[in-house]
Amino acid sequence: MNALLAILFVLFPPDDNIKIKDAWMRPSSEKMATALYFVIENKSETADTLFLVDSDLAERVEIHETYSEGEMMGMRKVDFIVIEGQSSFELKPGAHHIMLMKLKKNINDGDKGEFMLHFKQAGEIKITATAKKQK
Ligand SMILES: [Cu+2]
Repeated sequence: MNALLAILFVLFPPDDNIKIKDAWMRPSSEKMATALYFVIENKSETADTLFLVDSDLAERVEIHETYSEGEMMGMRKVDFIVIEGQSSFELKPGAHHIMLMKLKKNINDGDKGEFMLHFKQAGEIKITATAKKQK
């Protein structure tokens, strides 16, 4: 391996331990909110942590969980999601999701949006989600 390749290898280690599947989001309107869902597969022996999601679609992007207190259902921000080694974690309606707030434009059925997911181990993973009313 020559020096340049060695440097590139250090900067961008090939890492396919984390796989993202079935990324989708609900259609919504400018200035409103919506949610992004996907499945995280961790093929590594060790746990990984999703701690940040970036998007140009919304002014604010947060990781949310859904909780219930008695009869009440609500959702709140969490700082991260841990995906145990050799397991998968599904973000889905009624559970964890990525909250997109103050959308910068309308998201119509069939539209695609790009997101950058930040993992502690796997680094940055870019995904494309398709808007649809129902999974
Ligand atoms: Cu939410």
